[in-house]
Amino acid sequence: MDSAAIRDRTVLVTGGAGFIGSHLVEALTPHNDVRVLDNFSSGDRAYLPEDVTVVEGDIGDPIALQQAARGVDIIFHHAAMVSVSRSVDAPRQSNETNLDASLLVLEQARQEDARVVAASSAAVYGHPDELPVSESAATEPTSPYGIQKLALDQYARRYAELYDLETVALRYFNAYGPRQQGPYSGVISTFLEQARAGEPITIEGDGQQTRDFVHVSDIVQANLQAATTDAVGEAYNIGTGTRTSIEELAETIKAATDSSSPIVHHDPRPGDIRHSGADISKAKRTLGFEPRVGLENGIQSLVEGTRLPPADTDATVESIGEGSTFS
Ligand code: UD2
Repeated sequence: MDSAAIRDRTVLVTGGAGFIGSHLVEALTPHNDVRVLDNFSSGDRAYLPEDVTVVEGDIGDPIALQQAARGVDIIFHHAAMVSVSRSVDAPRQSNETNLDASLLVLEQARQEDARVVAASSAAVYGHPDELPVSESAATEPTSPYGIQKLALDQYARRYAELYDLETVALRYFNAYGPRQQGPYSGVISTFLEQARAGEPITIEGDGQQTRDFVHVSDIVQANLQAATTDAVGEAYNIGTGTRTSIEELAETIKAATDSSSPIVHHDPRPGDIRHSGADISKAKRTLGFEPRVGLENGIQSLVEGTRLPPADTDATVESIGEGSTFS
């Protein structure tokens, strides 16, 4: 599956100026009429190609949403308040953005008879009761953010059943890549910043906790596949199937940046998930999803600032993988 398979469509990307959304917009733009709805609270206009139609507004503003969604074939719903800790501090406010507004998106999609690809999260599993965690595992989210993503994920699937709306929920594991920045951006961008500045690399806890880090270009790939699959009304794990410890990550980033930063240990994060790793067999089998960027290569490309080949080039499958470089 490549982005060329989605052609001549009118699509809306909510949160299209953000980290994941803007990479998706870039992949879609050459062959489609792309609209972005974003309030630029964390996204950046500079990430958007020129020929994109931008509606500046909140995802929870029905007028802005209506305007942005008029006549679209597909809505990629990425707008969210992504900070787990902010959701703990302000559960109602994050619920408004992550759930109330998501319901508006689903309702708007019904009006337009548009497919919805919704950004769900590994947060739906809470502390997973099996590893790797499959889509049928227990869902016991540990934060308001996780509860909101689980509700969105379930609403999306039930809308397929109840209203015959084409929906797909993608449960992202730990996403990383270019443009991920800011206080809620995740451990890879934090460690990279620390290593580059020669400051201590701060591991929270013993560093033996593990995560499944998935490159944003692979997340884009999954979105493009979700846009055309016949297997709607389903949720899919999107990760790599490989777990990496935070200690190993710190060492990898230190080596990749040739940094002299010391690696130090701080207190563990309260409520931290010990291990998280995706069983991606359903996405592989049903969507044809195949993660193409290994962690070392992904980090290397971030350090070098090299661009990954666009998703619609057949050569990407051959040229990306462990041991290859991007140039
Ligand atoms: C990820 C998602 C979050 C939610 C959650 C579900 C990101 C950025 N966040 O949170 O949205 O889906 O998964 O479980 O992908 N760490 C350090 N030092 C640092 C920063 C982090 O040791 O300076 C540790 C942290 O304690 C944790 C791990 O690195 O054990 C990953 O932290 P994170 O904030 O990148 O992501 P996570 O898994 O908490």
